[in-house]
Amino acid sequence: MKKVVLIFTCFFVLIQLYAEDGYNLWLRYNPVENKTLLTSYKQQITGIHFSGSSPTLLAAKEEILNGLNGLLQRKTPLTSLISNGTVIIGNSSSAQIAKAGLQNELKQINQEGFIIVTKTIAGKKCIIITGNSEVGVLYGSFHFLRLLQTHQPVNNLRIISSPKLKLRLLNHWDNLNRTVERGYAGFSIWNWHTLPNYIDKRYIDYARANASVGINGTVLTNVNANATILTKTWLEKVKALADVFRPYGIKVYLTARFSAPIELARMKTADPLNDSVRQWWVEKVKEIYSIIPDFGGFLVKANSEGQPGPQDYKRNHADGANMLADAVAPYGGIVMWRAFVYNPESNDRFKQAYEEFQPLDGKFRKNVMVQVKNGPIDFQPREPFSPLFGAMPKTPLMMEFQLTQEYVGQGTHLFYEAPWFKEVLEADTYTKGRGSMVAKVIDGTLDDHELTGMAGVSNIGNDINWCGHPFAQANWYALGRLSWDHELSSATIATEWIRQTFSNDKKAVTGIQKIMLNSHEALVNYMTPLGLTHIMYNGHHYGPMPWGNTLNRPDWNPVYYHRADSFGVGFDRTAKGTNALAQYKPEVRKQFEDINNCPDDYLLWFHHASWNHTMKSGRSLWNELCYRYNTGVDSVKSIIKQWNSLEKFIDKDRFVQVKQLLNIQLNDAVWWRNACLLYFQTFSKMPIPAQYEQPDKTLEHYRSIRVLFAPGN
Ligand code: GCV
Repeated sequence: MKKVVLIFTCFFVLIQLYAEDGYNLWLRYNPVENKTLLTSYKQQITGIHFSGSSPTLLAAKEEILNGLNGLLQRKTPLTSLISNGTVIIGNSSSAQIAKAGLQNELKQINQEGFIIVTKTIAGKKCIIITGNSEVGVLYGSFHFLRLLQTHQPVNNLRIISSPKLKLRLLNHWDNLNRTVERGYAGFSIWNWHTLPNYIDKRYIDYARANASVGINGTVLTNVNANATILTKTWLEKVKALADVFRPYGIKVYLTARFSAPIELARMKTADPLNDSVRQWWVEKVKEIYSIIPDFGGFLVKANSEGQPGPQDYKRNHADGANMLADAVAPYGGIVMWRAFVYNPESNDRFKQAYEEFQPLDGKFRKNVMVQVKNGPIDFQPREPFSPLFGAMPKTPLMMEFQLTQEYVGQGTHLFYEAPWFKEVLEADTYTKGRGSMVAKVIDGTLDDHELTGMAGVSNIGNDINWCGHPFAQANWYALGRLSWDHELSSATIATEWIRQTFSNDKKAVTGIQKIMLNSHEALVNYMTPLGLTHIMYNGHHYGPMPWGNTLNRPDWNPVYYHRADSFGVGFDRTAKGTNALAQYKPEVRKQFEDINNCPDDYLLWFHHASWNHTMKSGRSLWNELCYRYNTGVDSVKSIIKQWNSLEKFIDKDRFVQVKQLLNIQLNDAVWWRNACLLYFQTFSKMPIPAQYEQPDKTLEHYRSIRVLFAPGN
């Protein structure tokens, strides 16, 4: 009997050991299995010559040694000598690097950039990893490991790389009670209860993962802010995290609740022009910096969705932002002031951020960035770029993308976001003529700004695999890589991620990449094709509810967005409608304002088009809608087929996990298609063409579906 128990226990332990839980993200450092490649790597990497012992350099050293141990299946020795295959790592001021004659290369990178070059030193062929700063060396080390993990040649390296953006941030919408607003991966990873004394290993792995893709800041708390975080007890907890992150080049930021002086100091007002209020913030900021000397600054959501703000005192956003900016300026801090504002009185939510913020261009302090969501509404599956990009040349604008999948399948749909992000980054604002891409607005090259940045609303929780859906990790990865270099293509980023996360096998890489690259269009088609917007369930935003019309605020109801009637569907934003198009430059306006030229993908964003309107395909709008919804469902079926064909390349755990989630995605896609087509059919009065699968349930059935529990809302 004892023997049986022992065998069973061993078996169980082995399974545990080999269970693939996704925790290691893209930092797996699995052995290089290809023998030829492994031999050549071993010849080209014979030892590590490491200079420096600061916490950042030690983090780089540990990562390199661990990484190489795993990849090359042997301990790579540290050496003080230079021989063939020595990898010399150190910052530009270290003795070995200073001798290497890299002055020209070093001039080409900025403070956070890195260089990885092959050099012959005293007749010995070496690889040098360096930068102008310690964090540059850390980034270079991670990049070197990326090359090996993705099986790239390392025999003749010349990589000179600098981040294009200064601030590369995650925005956590994490509450102090550990719930996460719009979080679909468990509870918050910040265990406030055990901080500051207990340092979960996760915090270190979080920092490693971020540093590996160049993310250099994290806003720890929800923009729907709680002032408690600014009290001493909580600041000590924040300090503990800041101490863990510092070696990895990551600064912490907090959200500032505008009414904090009232809530924490019982003041009568939070008016930004009131001297006592201003002084309260000066003192509070002084306290913060005395605890966290490299505190990054504040992110603020004000006068939006019930949050307090300067307008409560008849002041404007600049008044509010500047008050905080003045308080943090002496310490080099910054304020990221969000432009996500809308109120129920306006005739078009699309126009509001522009209306409130554009007139304030030039009125913000130098250390204020206005943080703008990619589109004018709210992280919809497809949105035109926010008209604020290009419209505030005197103000640095920071991009806000959403990694967490609020409107886009939450924790269950496979949705690779890089193509979603790139669509906006590559859009041309025409503010300074052709070629004035959104990317150039945010990287500062268009209007000559030094303060630049991109933020991603985090999709990280305490789930064992961090992000819930195994493929959601790719979105965290993509945010980092794009904020480093927005010119990287979605395909390149996907390839890197797949090779590090799943497999280097060519068939696996091609197959998974295809799935990822198709996932955006698939989701748009089965949720909101042709420019439909915000027709999700009220509140939790999961599943279709185009009939939604019961909330007090019209701009929270789906019917506000699609405006379907017996004539047609869509929101007229031309001069005949709300004229939101006037917020764009004429060249952009021109692309959208003529119903016959407007790209199909954006048609219903800008036009109330007749059900009989002839689309580019020659189909009527109604038939095109049927076609798109069905294409969306078919795409999910193809994705499932493709995934199933990859079984032999993927570990069982993740294969099964994704397979099950894809089945939910297919059910959801069918739900979306049937519910939306049946609903819109009540207006179009046209049949769903016979060649398509017909809904097997009634509209009443779909209307009666209640998603009772959706996490994170
Ligand atoms: C943090 C949307 C979301 C809210 C979110 C808000 C924002 O409205 O539904 O949960 O609040 O955006 O970005 O501030």
